[in-house]
Amino acid sequence: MKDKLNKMLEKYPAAVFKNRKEHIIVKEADSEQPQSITANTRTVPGIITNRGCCYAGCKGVVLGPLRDAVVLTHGPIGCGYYTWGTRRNKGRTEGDELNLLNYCFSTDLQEGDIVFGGEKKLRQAITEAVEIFKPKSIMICSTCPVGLIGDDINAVANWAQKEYGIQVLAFSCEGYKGVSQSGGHHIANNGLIKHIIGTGERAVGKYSINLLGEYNIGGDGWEIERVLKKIGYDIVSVMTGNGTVEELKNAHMAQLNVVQCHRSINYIGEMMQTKYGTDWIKVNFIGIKSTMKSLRDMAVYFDDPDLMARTEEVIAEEFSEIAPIMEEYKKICQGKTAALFVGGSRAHHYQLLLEDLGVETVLAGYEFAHRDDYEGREVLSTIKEDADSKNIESLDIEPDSTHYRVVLSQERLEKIKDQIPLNYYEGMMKQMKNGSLVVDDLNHFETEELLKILKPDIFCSGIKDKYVAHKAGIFSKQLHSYDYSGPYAGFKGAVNFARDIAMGITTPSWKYVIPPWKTQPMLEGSLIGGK
Ligand code: CFM
Ligand code: HCA
Repeated sequence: MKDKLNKMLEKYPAAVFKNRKEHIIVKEADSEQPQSITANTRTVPGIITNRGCCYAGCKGVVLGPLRDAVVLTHGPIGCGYYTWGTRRNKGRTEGDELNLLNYCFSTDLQEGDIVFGGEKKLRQAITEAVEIFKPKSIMICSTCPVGLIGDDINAVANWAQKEYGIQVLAFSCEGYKGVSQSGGHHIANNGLIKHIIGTGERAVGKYSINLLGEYNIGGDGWEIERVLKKIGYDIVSVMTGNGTVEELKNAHMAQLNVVQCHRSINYIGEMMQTKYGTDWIKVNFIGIKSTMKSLRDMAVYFDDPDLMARTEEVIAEEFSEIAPIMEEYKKICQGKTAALFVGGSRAHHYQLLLEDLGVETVLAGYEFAHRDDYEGREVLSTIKEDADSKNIESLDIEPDSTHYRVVLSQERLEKIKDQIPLNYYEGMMKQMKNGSLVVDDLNHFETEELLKILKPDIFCSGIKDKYVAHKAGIFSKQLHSYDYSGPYAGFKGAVNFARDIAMGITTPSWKYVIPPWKTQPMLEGSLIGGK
């Protein structure tokens, strides 16, 4: 494997070779791993990366799923259109609640606005939104040209707040500021913790939690909520899948933060711990065994025999329903291999679900992860300063004088901290097999080359690289949007995933696809050829 990898890397110019070599490693036994991975750095200019921009992370990922806010894109129409909620965010309202997810709000800036300034158009758009929808909150998200021409979106937000008496927040998330994760999510989340969380007072039930880092892709959040509610949890808020600003206001009242995607939200978990005394626990509701483990870990935190008994009851009930169907799909999938390249958590989470089906992951990589997502939070203190975090406001958080409280005693925390992932994430790599590949910021050239080297049966990624695999005759599955399928989370979701994977690999289409390298002579040394 190492030889093949080096041959691939040698096709790069010297400077790129050095850079990319640091982002690709072969997994070895934990104690013998010779190199730590380089992550959270800027992509080499000119490389066709798969990463999304800061605006995509702020508007598309974090604020987009909020049903009751007008999330207004200040910029040309393309950015608003691409992040339009209906593409993948799912939301359901109760009663006469406002559901704005089906709309695409944008100032639709034109050339004249770029030359003469867009603030007037922004004020006009807010006025129209208020008149038509009467929302309680509006969130302005700026795109690249807005930052370049210097529109003062904060001033417009202040004006609108006074003029209409509603909450109007401004997010300076211009795409060029960085990638989805290290820029966009953080800017959005900082805004939510500064202005929204902590402003409500709903009385919470016995086992109250927030589900953090769950974006309801393909309806995953609904499936997770179904199981948690069946056990008896009170879900105070989901951040942010099918979420609302109204719910988020009460998030500080929950006893425990349950973290699905560590990358996008671990800092909110940390800030809420400092501010409100709320612990967080890392879970993974993708995969059957991992869902069972996560439910049991949560029950350990609450340390209540009734909750533990109910957890076991629900696990037994749900599992017995799906086990025979999963066995059938496993017969089809067993022994296959997969390569996964997704944002900052799914490349880890889906390995567990694939394992339930007998599929081995031979390559896994992230677009936006930091070293701790690969190697575990124990490396946090060794991460270099020059990581790509330049544009993120660092908030000074202090205990909240009215809402801070101690949920579990120090004694209890000490007792359970080695049993459950409390305020801890072990990262992706520890669970990977020795010899498998770990690639940060995989690009199109490497995708083609590694598919040739590894020949996986399944390639899971996003829309930008999906067809690279298809054209090579390899079944590909989008893990950002599930190709309009799902949910894939929890017990019932696992069956949907198993069905889709079994269908994908057994379809006869793949044998009719002839990849270019089978018919065309290879261009020795070129980035598009290779042996
Ligand atoms: Fe977290 Fe996400 Fe992901 Fe992510 Fe993303 Fe996403 Fe993703 Mo696309 S927050 S890291 S930056 S789980 S948008 S909902 S699917 S790349 S793996
Ligand atoms: C982003 C958004 C994205 C893109 C998906 C894809 C998403 O990059 O910030 O490339 O298919 O999940 O919508 O990750």
